[in-house]
Amino acid sequence: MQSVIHEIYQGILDGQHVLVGERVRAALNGGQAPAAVLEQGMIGSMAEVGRRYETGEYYVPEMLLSARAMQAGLAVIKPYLREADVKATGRVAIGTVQGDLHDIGKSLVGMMLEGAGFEVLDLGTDVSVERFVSAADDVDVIGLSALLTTTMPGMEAVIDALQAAGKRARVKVIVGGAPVTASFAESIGADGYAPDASRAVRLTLNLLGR
Ligand code: B1M
Repeated sequence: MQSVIHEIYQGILDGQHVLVGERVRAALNGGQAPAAVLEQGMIGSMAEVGRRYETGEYYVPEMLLSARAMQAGLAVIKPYLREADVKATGRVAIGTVQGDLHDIGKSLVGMMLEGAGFEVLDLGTDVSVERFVSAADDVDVIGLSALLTTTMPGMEAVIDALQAAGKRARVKVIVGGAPVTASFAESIGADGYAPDASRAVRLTLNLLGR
């Protein structure tokens, strides 16, 4: 791993948000590929945070500090997250489902969609079923994110509520998040599943025929 990418990785593990913002800026100014900074330095580090939480080395406060450092890095890298040669048009509403406070993956998907030219309405975290249903009037795609196995059923609740409100046919629904799988997406009647942010962009483009 390049030393600046290693510093970013370690900075997120240590919850050093100021340092992470500075090192991400230095890496990008120094010509590092944004994809390498994001995937190896940042997403790789959050995966290690999760592993340390599972093994009892980290507790919730450490996870929070790492998340803040990750967000500082994301704020710097956001303008670089552009898919070359893609000029999409369309509107996407994205949010983390009810009961779920995990923000980072959903925000990254939103940033990459914006980078691909979509207009993104970020509904935030812990989004109620009703809020998603009302957003469906204004967008082409609804994106649902869940990081907890306990909140995944909230995705099906949104799809059922869209159906009940007579809005299911006018929007595509895509789902993602660490515990979500393609077979789960199919079982709840979603239009598609993406395992990561760049594949979420490709999926959205495909679903809208762009
Ligand atoms: Co939480 N947490 N957390 N957490 N957290 C996980 C998810 C966990 C796997 C950790 C672990 O045990 N290893 C575990 C869930 C276990 C499970 O359900 N099976 C867990 C737990 C248990 C909890 C709490 C219950 C802990 C507690 O309080 N006892 C609690 C729940 C709070 C709640 O939501 N109600 C909790 C709290 C938190 C913090 C608040 C401390 C913090 C979040 C801060 C924030 O987001 N602002 C946090 C964090 C940071 C994590 C881990 C460590 C990292 C998540 C992350 O940001 N990853 C996580 C461990 C892990 O995932 N390995 C963990 C980086 C991000 C870029 O990846 O979000 O997966 P991810 O997004 C990816 C893809 O999944 C995909 O694209 C993204 C980019 O590639 N994707 C989509 C995501 N959404 C998509 C939507 C799409 C398409 C693709 O279409 C719409």
